[in-house]
Amino acid sequence: MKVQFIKGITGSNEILEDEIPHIAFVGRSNAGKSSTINALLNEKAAKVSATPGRTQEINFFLVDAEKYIVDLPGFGYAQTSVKTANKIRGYILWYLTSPEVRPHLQQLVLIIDGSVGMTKFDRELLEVATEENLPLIIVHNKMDKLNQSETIKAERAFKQAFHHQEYCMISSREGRGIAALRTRLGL
Ligand SMILES: Nc1nc2c(ncn2[C@@H]2O[C@H](COP(=O)(O)OP(=O)(O)OP(=O)(O)O)[C@@H](O)[C@H]2O)c(=O)[nH]1
Ligand SMILES: [Mg+2]
Repeated sequence: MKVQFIKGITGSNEILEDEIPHIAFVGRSNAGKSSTINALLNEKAAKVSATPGRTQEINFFLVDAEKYIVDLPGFGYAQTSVKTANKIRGYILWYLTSPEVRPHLQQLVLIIDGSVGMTKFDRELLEVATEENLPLIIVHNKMDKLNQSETIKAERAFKQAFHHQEYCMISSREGRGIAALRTRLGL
């Protein structure tokens, strides 16, 4: 796979005129968006993360000249100011609701920390995705942190709360579930 960083955006941009489908990754800071993207793309973490100063933007990576992987900024990083947090929240909501983006959004991937479960912000994102009718899959990452009975319990609770929602369970650290997710996303 050939992966190339194209640019980071914070709003309307000419890249949205490209006829290239987006696979977008959203989720709380530290949930493992970048780690999951790297695992899916077989790239070293440094490649996707080595964009200092752009981590608060919506980053576009071109994969094999045919798909954009979109790494949305993480929400809820403890060290950010309220002002920055609101700005980031605004970027995420803009991306999820913009009519400029919608025709290109092939798949939205909500990464959650599987050892924590759905947080308030995750639920808010889920609501927006439902309202906007976005094609959503919820990925429970860090499943290596849960033992078998905890995994069963977490899965049961999730299914009960969000019965028709598509989801999968992975560990981007150990590689579990990555091949299946890669296939699911057509990568
Ligand atoms: N145990 C475990 N840790 C993981 C896993 N995936 C990521 N991590 C760790 O979680 C931390 C955050 O991972 P990132 O991939 O940087 O998270 P992110 O969602 O991109 O965070 P932001 O860029 O701040 O939004 C790192 O210390 C990773 O090593 C996993 O599957 N298991
Ligand atoms: Mg990241």
